[in-house]
Amino acid sequence: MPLQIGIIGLPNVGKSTLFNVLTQAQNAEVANYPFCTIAPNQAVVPVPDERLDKLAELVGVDKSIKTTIEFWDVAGLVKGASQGEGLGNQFLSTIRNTDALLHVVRCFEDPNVVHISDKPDPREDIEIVQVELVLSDLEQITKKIEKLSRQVKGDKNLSANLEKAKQIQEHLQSGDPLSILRESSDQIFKSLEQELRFLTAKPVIYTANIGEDHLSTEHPALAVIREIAKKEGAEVVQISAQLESDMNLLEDDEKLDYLALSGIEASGLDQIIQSGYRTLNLISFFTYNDQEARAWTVSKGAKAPEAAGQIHTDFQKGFIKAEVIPFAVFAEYGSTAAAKEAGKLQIEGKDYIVQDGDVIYFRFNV
Ligand SMILES: Nc1nc2c(ncn2[C@@H]2O[C@H](COP(=O)(O)OP(=O)(O)O)[C@@H](O)[C@H]2O)c(=O)[nH]1
Ligand SMILES: [Mg+2]
Repeated sequence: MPLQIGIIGLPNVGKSTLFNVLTQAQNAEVANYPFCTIAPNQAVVPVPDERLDKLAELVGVDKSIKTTIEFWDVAGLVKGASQGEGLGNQFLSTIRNTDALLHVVRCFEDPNVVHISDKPDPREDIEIVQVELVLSDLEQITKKIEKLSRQVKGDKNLSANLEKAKQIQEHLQSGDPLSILRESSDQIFKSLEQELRFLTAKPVIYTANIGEDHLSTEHPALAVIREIAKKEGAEVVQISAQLESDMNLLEDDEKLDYLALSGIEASGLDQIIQSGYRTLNLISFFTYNDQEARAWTVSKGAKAPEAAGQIHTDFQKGFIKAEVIPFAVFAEYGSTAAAKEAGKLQIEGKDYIVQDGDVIYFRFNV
């Protein structure tokens, strides 16, 4: 399953502008993903990785298939969304199934673009969105408590679950997101989380949408957003959705000049992708054959058979061993044969923990 990220935030903060930038990144490579059906509010974005390009070059294949992240755009969140006003409820259920949330916060000022209150105020804006997420989780847990209260009469084993559910309810009633509880979470919390997919337990990447004119100087709103993010253990990236969108009209080399002129180093999209990988503790490994080189994503700490399972469930079931060359070694020797000759090919078994950048050939039997 590719990594899924839901884009949230108030109306008119730049979510759809950002989403369109993501969609353009998708369309640039769409030929590589002929079998995926893409929903209108979904963007499947290839993850750029210079190592993959280098690997393709070294093994002499034209095609390199990047790993992807899926982004979901949803209608703006307004006060009362959790109560099912407007599209609110439907949208909350879309993002309930994602792995992380990208919370876009408006930092640009533009008298032509209406803001829901008089003017953008990052702290207040973040809070409005958070309240809706908390209320939505509260509704979920309250329903669960009703159900557990009935079930516990027939099954006393469920009393611990009921107890935990009530604790969660109490926590949410105080207005705090569940992410604060994450570190002290136990097995029961995890199973409730897995079942109910709490919105406020998801990792958040705060995305400050900065006006074009503020890119090279620190925007005052950033300090506020960083402070909030720090409390929640969340990351902050800054983008200019409008600028990235305009930039997409340019050729590649012009883009770099444009970035340099604007005083920013990496495009917002790249920062979001990197931040997503860090937030969710993900790493990449590579495979190749005579047609293509390909990047895959696994969680940090994943063992070789699980990585094999990303490619095909048969690879996992029939896993025998993994032949591994770390990317840096591969780049140094230039080929599997040369690395092997030099004694640098690692033969690894089912307990091997995959490392970021491993070039892997799986041996399996079915
Ligand atoms: N000046 C400026 N306008 C922006 C920026 N990002 C988005 N907008 C404008 O704000 C309006 C709302 O953007 P949109 O992406 O539809 O917001 P959404 O409601 O969050 O999806 C549009 O007119 C955009 O052109 C930005 O970085 N700077
Ligand atoms: Mg929108």
